[in-house]
Amino acid sequence: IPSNKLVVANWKMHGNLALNQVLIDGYLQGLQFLPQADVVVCVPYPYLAQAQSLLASTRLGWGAQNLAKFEQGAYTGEVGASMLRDFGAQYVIIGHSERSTAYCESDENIAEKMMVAKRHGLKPILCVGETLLEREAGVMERVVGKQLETIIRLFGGEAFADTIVSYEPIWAIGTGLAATAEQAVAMHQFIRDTVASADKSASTSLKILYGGSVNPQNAVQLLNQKEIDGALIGRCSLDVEQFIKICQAVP
Ligand code: G2H
Repeated sequence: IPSNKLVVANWKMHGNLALNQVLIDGYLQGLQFLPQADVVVCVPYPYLAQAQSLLASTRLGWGAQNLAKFEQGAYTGEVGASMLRDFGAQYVIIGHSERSTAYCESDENIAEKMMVAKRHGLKPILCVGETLLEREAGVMERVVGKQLETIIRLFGGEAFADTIVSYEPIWAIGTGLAATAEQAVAMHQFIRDTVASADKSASTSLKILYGGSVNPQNAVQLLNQKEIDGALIGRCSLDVEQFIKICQAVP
């Protein structure tokens, strides 16, 4: 039996105690009659405790948007996997392009973050994707392939067992210009094939999401593709009505 599709809210650096409460109450209410969607919210670090207190024993999962590649130590400003686990976080976004570009994160760093998350029982949501120039040059598979191969080279294909990859074309993030279902499906197939050629069984337990300007209109087509196991939602996760409409698009 295929598992539910997964919708992940990525709040990015938005929110405050009052607004978060409104969003979460709205999510929980809207999801009451949507058993077909698994839903997770990734909050800024200071709100992990709030997420824990509002979400424990609900069907909404929660997580963070980044973590340190180290276990602990003299790394001022960093947050470790065990700290996320202390607050009951179950998921963590890794390698989002808004971070890897702004803070020069290498594919190797991202690979190490994925492994530290797994060691602590956090489900990594690994973001991969190409820039507009790379797509125009037709090298998008090479770019995404390299991001995956770095992990396979360092930790083997089994690193992908029971994890989540989110295909996020950089040109589609926050631009209002989502990938077409055909573009997303082609890349999702490529991602699953790349992982399968390193570890067949890991590739079957891998969930592959699409992220980048998903809205209630385009969600229907995207989420109805069998190759698309769910979506990562930025802007529209900050509006309860739009977010729930996207969840309703899960078949
Ligand atoms: C892609 C996405 C969620 P948005 O980054 O991470 O953001 O939906 O605003 O394009």
